[in-house]
Amino acid sequence: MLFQNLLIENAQEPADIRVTGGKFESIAPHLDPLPGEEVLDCAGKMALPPFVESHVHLDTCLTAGRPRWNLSGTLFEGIQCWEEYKPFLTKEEVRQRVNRAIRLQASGGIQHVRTHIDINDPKLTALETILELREEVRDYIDIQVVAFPQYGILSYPKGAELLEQALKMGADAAGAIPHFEFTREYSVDSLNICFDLAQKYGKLIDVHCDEIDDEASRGLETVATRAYETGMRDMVTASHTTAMHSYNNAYMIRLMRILKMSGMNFVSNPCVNVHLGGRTDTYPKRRSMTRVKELTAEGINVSFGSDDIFDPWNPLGNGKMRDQVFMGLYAGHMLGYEEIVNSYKFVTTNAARTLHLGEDYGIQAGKDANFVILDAKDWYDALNYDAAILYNYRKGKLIAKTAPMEKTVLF
Ligand code: 17E
Ligand code: FE2
Repeated sequence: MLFQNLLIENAQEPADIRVTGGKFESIAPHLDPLPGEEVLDCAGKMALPPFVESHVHLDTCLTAGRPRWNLSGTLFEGIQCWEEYKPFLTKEEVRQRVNRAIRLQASGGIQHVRTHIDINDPKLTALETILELREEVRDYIDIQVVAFPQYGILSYPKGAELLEQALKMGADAAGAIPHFEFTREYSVDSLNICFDLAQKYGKLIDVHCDEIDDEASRGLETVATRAYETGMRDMVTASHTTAMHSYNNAYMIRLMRILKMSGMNFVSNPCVNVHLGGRTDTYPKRRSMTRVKELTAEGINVSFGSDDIFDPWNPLGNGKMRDQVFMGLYAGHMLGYEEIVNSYKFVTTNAARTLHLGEDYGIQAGKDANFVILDAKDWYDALNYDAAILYNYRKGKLIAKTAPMEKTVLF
């Protein structure tokens, strides 16, 4: 199939793309249609590699309001609401919700997802279900599973055993939650356990790290140091790191050195971090987003995730990556022209690095023909006008499409 007149990422000049056998066969300023070849004239629309959701909790998705709403809007009440939902978890119920969420994501142009799954459940119901679904939907979407100990590795009965069991069952990454452990000692010890298990089973690491407005919450320095000392480096990700918003600058300078040396990745969740953060403040209220601008300026890999889709931590949420970029740029003081134009990278290439998607990601001849076509000529307009994701192609096959919104003004 031949796609004509596409603006690929930030390209100024349109290109044609030929897809054969599920791969990008050739990409050039002009390709002549072959006899009988299907042709789509894309009329100067933008093509991007598929969106990558680098942080979402699929086990909790689409449960907002059940059994009750999180009215304080805090992380801790969210955890309590989730605790009250847990008795209702069944494999069938999880399957239905997650299947709906995955389809929402596909309609938004997402093809790769890293999901955290709460493993502080002796039955591991959600984990088992989502590991099955991961295989069932492989042709449409890649799901990477982080074994996430919501109540801690050392502050929950048999937390370390459950983490190990989850990794043995097939989770792709080990998680931890240092700021929620009972003590600072537990927080350090839990990270050591997380690193030991990840190395034992050859897994990635993604830590819910310092998701609290407490400037004394300093799990990150331990995560970064272990990433550096073990050589795990970019196999390690710190998510949220919202306490960094509150660190004093003198400490931040010392910390930044080991963050750079570590080679690790960061994921910020702009909508949810701004929503849950600052809740113990009067005025001024902190916005509680990690230092995306400063980390990026230091050459550290940062991506954006949505964290939640309509659940105890976010009463809204449609799965769309564009919304995370929109909020991230506003909350992070990143609305310079170049920052806007390049901001799709927070939810494409940067996120692909975090997930270790490797060489197969991107619009280049020889790679899998995975790409999306947006109803805009560039990312600036796509972001600003919330452009429809017209087509989502996976290995050359159309897996989701959206009709462009038509507006008519009658004056
Ligand atoms: N659990 C947690 O500890 N933090 C979050 N942001 C979510 C669940 C969504
Ligand atoms: Fe999270």
